[in-house]
Amino acid sequence: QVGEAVPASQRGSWTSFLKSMTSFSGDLSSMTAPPFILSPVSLTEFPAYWCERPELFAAIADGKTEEDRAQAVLRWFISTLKGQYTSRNESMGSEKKPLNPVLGELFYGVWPGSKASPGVTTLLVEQVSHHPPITAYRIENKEKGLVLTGHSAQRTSFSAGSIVVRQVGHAVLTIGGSEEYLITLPRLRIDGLWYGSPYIELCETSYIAASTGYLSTIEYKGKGYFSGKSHSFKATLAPPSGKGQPTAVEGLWHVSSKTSKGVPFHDVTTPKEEVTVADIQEQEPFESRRLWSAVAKGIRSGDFETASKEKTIIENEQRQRRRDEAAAGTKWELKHFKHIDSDPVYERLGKLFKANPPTEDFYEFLGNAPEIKVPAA
Ligand code: CLR
Repeated sequence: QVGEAVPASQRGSWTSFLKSMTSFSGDLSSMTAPPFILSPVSLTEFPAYWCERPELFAAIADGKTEEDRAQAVLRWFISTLKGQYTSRNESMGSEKKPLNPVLGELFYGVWPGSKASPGVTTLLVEQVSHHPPITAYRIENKEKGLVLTGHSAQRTSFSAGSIVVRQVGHAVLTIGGSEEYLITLPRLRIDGLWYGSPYIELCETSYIAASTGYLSTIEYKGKGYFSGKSHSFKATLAPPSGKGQPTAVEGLWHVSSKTSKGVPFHDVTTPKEEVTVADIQEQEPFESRRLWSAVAKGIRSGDFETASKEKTIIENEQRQRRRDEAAAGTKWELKHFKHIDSDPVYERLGKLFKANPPTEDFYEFLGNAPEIKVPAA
């Protein structure tokens, strides 16, 4: 039945939301959705999913050989998928519609490090475009010489009752400032819409191409394919020619996997570590949790009238800023990133898997990270 999981009073608005979606293409984030499907979390928080297992991130730097490091990158990448794509279902019961960030919205955080995950890892996120929404981020573990820089945008379409999301953007991981890994992102399908309990399935293929010549090809399948189970994947880590044999990995990305020799490869059944963020009172006005605090409070407490009023205040303030800029002939200045039309790393390493498109833009970090207070253990 339509909207089984939808509160009775919102079924009508859920059906019209679904209907309007079928004839919609472009920027889903700007569509008005019924309250039950709203999340109190802004998309600027999502890059934190890259590092919720900081020990696996740190371990990348410990690989002794090029192959060890390429394998550690693949293990860390696969281990982020559960958080990236299933965590809203776990924390809120289904996939939800995140808050649509404003231009210039910021999110700063830190993983303080421990014996198991050496080094402090910092997270810096900036919303670099509002329309279409584009989020740029940088994650660094200085002690280990690791930096991940990337940006994330989405193109959505509707097909056979599901939302299909093509991810636009890519990430680049550098080890010791020289070894580079280009990371592309999988396509997603949002299923379960009809019932009002959306969830994500990953599809098609994504890649991790290393400057050392190693290439990981990751294939995603849902129910009824490789293993018959949802969230299945197969990955192949191929060395550059003449440097040994490929490694094959297979499993469920939200649980665990093994190599074709039966060696355990990744396991995400253990607890993850959420990012630590400053108290709201200490945040700057444009930091995500401070900016959205009144809206988030409304959503969390079921007071959607207040949530929507507070959201309108933020949106009107944004419109006024854009009008003032237009009148003054000025442009909003990004704080931490500079837009680059084509990323040389993407162009170079993308050749390893014939990247399509052959070039992509990039947001280069300006080197001005704020001082992040590491909380006392
Ligand atoms: C953002 C980048 C992250 C991975 C990720 C996970 C979930 C995706 C999100 C990205 C983009 C926005 C997204 C979301 C799931 C639902 C939401 C596609 C790719 C859309 C805008 C909301 C759809 C509304 C229905 C749930 C009703 O690394």
